[in-house]
Amino acid sequence: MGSVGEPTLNDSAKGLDYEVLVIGAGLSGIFSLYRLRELGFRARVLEAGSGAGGTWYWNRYPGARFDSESYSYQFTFSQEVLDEWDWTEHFAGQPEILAYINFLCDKFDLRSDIQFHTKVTTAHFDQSNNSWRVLDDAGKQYTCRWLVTAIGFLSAPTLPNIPGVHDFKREAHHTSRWPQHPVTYEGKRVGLIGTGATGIQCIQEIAKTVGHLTVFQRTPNWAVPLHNSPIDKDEMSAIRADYPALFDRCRRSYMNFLHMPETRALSEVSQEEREAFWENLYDNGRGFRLWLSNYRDVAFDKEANKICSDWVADKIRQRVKDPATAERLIPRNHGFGTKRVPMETNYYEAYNQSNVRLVDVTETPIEQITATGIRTSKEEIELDMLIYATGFDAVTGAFDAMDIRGLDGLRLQDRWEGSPRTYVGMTVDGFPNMFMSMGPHQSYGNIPRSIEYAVNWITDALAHFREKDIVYVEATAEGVEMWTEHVIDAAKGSLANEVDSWMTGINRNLPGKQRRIINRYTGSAPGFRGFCDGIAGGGYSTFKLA
Ligand code: NA7
Repeated sequence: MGSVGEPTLNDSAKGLDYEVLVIGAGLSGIFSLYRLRELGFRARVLEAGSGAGGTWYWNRYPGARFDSESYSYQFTFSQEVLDEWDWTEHFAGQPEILAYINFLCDKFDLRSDIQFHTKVTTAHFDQSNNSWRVLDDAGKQYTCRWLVTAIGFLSAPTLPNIPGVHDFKREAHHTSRWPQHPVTYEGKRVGLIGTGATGIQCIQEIAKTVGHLTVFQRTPNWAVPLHNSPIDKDEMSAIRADYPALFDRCRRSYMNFLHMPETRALSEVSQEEREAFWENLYDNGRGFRLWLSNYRDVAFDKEANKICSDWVADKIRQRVKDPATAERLIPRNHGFGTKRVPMETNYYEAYNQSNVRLVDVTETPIEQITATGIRTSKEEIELDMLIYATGFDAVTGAFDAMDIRGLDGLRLQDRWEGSPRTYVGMTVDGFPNMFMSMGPHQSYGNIPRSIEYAVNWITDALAHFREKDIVYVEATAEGVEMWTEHVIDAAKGSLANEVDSWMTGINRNLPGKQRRIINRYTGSAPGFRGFCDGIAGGGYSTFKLA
């Protein structure tokens, strides 16, 4: 590896600080760095936090853990790491996940090319020499030929748009900006706003030790059992022996997950059969199985979806002792699986505790957050701690947080006004030499699997451009039009695209995010990879190259 100013052989960016700058040291960023080094690029990662890990660095809230099987949610690029790293739980908790990421950083000495405490504020394309000029929040400038954004699609947290949100004078945390020091709940009156996947993980954990917990719920979700358990040495050996088959299954599945869909439709089976099927998945099926291995029409057919939703609703009724609370916990405005299904362990039972209370803010809206608590239309609730599990400005939020400008000063935010437009989710016309890992319109699903593909595709492309002395690469307007239309078409018919969630671009706390859009690719992951492989196989001729 050459250091700054010492171009390596084949350096495609003489006179520039780096060949490649990567923004973000989450999973996308660290794997990008690994690959870029392997390919001999002069690369650097700029990261706002004090450590690597991205999502798993920031989301230290109580109960944070994988909802996908640990072994399906790890990188596969290094056989050595696969051999050396043991998982201790089927669904690892955040500390173990962060330890895994740090293990990778240590093993491959990644930190030496990651610059921490460096928040990128600006990235402008310089047409005079086909490069990017990047500025950090301390005003330092970096230049590079290629810019890779690895900034995550759930990384820009949002606070609720409730009057007084900044007035609370006691301890308050957003789940995604959790402090590194230990936080305790014993003897404390804790309030928590938000019951998405994060809020649910948090509630069930805090309920174990809290003095009193008040959950402020606007929309309930269809949470189902995670079925986590420890992995002992023997089981780990058996899982490891199965890695090739396991990764192959992920590769073949629709969203890169371990779980294959049930091939039959609900209408093809009797009531007894489907109930026994669901009962088995609910009682024994690990992780997303009830969601992803369900009858194939549940995600598309309203009637099939309603039958399944009613069945899950009865499960909630059976588990929550107070009937009025149970009814409040049953979603009415969306069917099972039409939003990301949160995974739970004794979540519903938490509401059977005398020190946990559910406040439905659609019945008694929050009027004000005060210096000492929350005032609803009915009462004043005093709190020692307030937790915001209120989600993210998803997918485009992290891009909007930077001033990214392409050709002729065009702002990315303006290019994406109304809805993102991309070519295969990794490039945008008007923004030459910029590549996005986990940008909008990409196939997300099982994220590390998707990251591995996207980063390999991007870094292979950069190696090709370097070999061919290509210094300018831009998506065409036609390519962007075609891919964006394809993304919209692929979403048709799925019930998930008819509900409000971060997956359809809705964030009720942000005035500009009130209209449903298609912000992710919902076609099949194998299809996505096949299409992108075709672009590479064709020598990237669908791009403008110079
Ligand atoms: P989500 O899924 O966006 O959930 C945010 C939650 O916060 C949701 O229940 C919201 O209710 C609630 N919320 C947001 N603003 C308010 C206000 N103003 N008042 C009351 N309640 C509010 O974010 P998560 O962090 O849970 O999960 C994000 C993803 O991370 C998840 O899908 C996983 O893939 C990992 P709403 O539904 O808007 O009524």
